[in-house]
Amino acid sequence: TILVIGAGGQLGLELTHELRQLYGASSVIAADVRAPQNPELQEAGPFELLDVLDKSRLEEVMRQYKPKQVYHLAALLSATAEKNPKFGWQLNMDGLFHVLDAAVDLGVQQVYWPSSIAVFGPDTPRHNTPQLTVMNPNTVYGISKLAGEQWCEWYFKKHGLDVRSLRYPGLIGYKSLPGGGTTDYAVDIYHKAVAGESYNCFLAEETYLPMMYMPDALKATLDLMHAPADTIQVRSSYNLSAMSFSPREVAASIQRHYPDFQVSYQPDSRQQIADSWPASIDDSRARQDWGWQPQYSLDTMTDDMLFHLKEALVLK
Ligand code: VAH
Repeated sequence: TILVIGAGGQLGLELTHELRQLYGASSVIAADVRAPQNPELQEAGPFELLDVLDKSRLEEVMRQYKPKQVYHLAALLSATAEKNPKFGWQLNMDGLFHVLDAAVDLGVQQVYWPSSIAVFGPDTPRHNTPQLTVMNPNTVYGISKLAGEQWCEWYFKKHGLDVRSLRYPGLIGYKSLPGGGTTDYAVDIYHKAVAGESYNCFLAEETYLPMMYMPDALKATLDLMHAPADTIQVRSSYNLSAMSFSPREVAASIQRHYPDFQVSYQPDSRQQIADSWPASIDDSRARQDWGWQPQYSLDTMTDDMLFHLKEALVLK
């Protein structure tokens, strides 16, 4: 079996769906601290209420289902963690320790844990940011993800735990909503366009950030987890990239379908977070080691996003 912790989140919903397609619904346990709005998660397969900070509950779930793989996705994202720094650190770090220790104690074969481009800071080279470089993150989320990467590498070296990780860019998908991220504007903007509304963007027009369409992120995650262990040369976390764009560029891409779509720009506190991150990422190590290759560009993502969001509206 496979356990997905944080299955109700933006990535968790999509990854659980993908894993259930691949391995059969009954072998993928969805776990989250709250019952999901999305009934599909419980209807399609096993669901467990689990607060990853409750270590005995985590061990109870893991003893019951004996997962071979654990995907630990539960965390506070960048904007939310800046507002709740102590809880952000506690959930992101103690949650990871509970999973790593339980995985070692209970003999889990593989653990997946997501990192982020947030591990880079304002003095990191911003263009084609290398795998190994200066990393002084100045957000709670980035600090916790950088520390988490180092701990993952330590558990691999000291306990032989096969834990694997990717530094995701901003993720964009139509099946789930993001929660508390700085890149969430890139999802919100599509919903507004399809609803026939204008969009007031919380980042400045020219804020250039690394981004990825969810199908590419899911493929990268599964390609990484299916790669033979000896091909994985990076045990902190792999740089991963597909494209970079600015709010102005994604608005223009949408206006190819909705010529009258209006976007205004009113940067808020998330602008400082975005300005501390890279503009583009060098992911050549992922391409060399386990054959990473993104499929989607901004316009093909836009075409697919708008098609599915329009379809969902019709279904409503
Ligand atoms: C966030 N979506 O905005 C996440 C991600 C690179 C961005 O880490 O916090």
